[in-house]
Amino acid sequence: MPQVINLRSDTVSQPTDAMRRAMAEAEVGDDYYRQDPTVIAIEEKAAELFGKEAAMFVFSATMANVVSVLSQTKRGQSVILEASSHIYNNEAGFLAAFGGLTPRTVEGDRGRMSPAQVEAAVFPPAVLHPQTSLLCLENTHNFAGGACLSVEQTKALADTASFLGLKIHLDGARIFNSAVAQGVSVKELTADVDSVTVCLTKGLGCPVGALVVGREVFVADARRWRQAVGGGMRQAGVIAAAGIVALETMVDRLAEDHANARRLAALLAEAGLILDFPPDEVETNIVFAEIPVELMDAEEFVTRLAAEGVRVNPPRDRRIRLITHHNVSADDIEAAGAVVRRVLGR
Ligand code: TLP
Repeated sequence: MPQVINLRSDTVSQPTDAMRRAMAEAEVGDDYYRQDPTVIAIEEKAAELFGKEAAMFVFSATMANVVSVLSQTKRGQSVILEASSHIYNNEAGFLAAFGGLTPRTVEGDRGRMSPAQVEAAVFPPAVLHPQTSLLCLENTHNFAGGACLSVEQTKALADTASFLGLKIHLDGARIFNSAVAQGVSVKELTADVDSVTVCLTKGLGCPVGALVVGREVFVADARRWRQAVGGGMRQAGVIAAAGIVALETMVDRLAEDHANARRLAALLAEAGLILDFPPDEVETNIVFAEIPVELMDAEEFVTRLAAEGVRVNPPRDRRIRLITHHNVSADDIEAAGAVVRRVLGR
């Protein structure tokens, strides 16, 4: 079996040796009593990095989104989301299941909603409608191919949200990819939103963990919701320790993943795949490409790639998603490109 090049997701990234060491050596206590110094350290570090009052360590980005949305809405209200957003499509319907919320979706341009679209998605104030209370954003936007929201775009949406009386939750599972790609700080990118989900297990390589950041009162509410969904933790410093290493050592290197994704896009285009965007418009670490029907059946293509050691998720509508991360090197990208050409006989 050849060496595996795993492009299924950046979630497949492995913890680094430094993380494993930090996990083994972490000083811990019972977080229920707020006595785990490592958990407290990552929460203080995150609050400081994002320029917010407080932060809370949680198991996953999904849990971060769940507690953030539930803390800022009431049953019966409505939430505005982008149509292909992760919260709307990939979080097992928690908006309805846990929140009693009516989602209202808006089709963005590469995942970016305009302020006018948001305004149009707010239900009128009549008693027969749900009351719209929250706007959810996603930066980077996964299913829009890792597209970034800029500081200015976020500010424009925040101005509209504030005018309309809406809070904003940002699913920033890949916010560090966005910051590195745009050369801005996460503090600037999240200055205008009320709450942020930050994932540690994607490009940052941790085995488990995410953070929510926002105001003190918001984090206090989110802490209660975390308990309600069974997310309370004990000696969680064991996993938070990896998160501290990630925040300190894994952020700047994301630029390599972005360069690798662009190169991968170019190699796929050369091999005859149809990209969602040209390689120079690949903004971060995610590439979507379609396998033209005349080249090969998409399922067969993915199976044959796997047989040659290149893993991607099953296609949807002939499209595949490829994601780079720290366990995929520039050489791996060239090797993956060669496998794609060979499989397609080109
Ligand atoms: N995304 C995963 C899958 O669920 C699709 C992936 O492989 O990309 N927000 C965004 C924008 C995400 O992409 C994801 C995970 C999450 C939240 C949830 O993270 P987890 O699954 O770690 O809770």
